[in-house]
Amino acid sequence: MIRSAVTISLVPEARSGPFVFHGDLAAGCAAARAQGFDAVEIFPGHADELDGYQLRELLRQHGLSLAAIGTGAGWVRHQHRLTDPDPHRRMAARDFAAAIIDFAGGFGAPAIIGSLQGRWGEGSTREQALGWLRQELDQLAPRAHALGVPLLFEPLNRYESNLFNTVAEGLSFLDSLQTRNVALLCDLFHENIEEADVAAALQLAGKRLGHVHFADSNRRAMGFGHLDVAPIAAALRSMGYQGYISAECLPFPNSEAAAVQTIRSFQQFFPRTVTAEASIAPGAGA
Ligand SMILES: [Mn+2]
Repeated sequence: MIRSAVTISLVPEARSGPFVFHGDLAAGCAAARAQGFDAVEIFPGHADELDGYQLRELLRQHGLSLAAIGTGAGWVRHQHRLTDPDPHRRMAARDFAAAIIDFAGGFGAPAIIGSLQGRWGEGSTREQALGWLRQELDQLAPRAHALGVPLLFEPLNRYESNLFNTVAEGLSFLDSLQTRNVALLCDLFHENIEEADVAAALQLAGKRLGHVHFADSNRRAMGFGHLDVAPIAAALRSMGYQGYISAECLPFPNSEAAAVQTIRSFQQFFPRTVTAEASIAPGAGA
């Protein structure tokens, strides 16, 4: 079953970032529940800022799951990147991600490596940067595997990373790893910029697609831009995708309206079940 999720950022520095809810985990969980989401995706400043007991209680109370936890604050707040030319700084980036992998894994959820991947050209060649990223992911992914979850890797658009930008490039990079425990995160906002055909890119990812970030062409809630969602949704359904469709989009015009628009799009494009009435033909006896 394809499940819906919505993002909650706990990072003040990311207040203008593409997250539906900001600043308050309890309020975000309550709002997620009220709008009918299945799960939440959390963007914390650091694993130490997360209270496992509190989160478990909130999820239980609202009947939610944890879809994933992002590591982007490692970059936004601390300028950590897994491709830093300085080995000590790479280790700090790895430790930051490892703590989030451990925390998320305790909830059966994966961590996301997005902006923590960094870029090449600031004291490194592309080959060096990719080599370092390979080393780091080959250390982090087995850690996730021990917790029974994949590690999610997200290709970014050209304005955010110069390592690679497309699903095809992401897949060939994953092929170059020793670990097989890294799944691809496809963010429809990035793919709308980089891919010739978003639906075809998702199909190319196939069984290696682990998570989807749901945002329109302008990074607002799906339906507030001009992305053609129907072929994308058809591709995800036809390939048997069973993961989360998670709203990582701007809180435009406000958090609640973005959440309402997202769940409306989700229900339109990923209808869950036909109702009992609709599934019974008129006149059919029970
Ligand atoms: Mn994303």
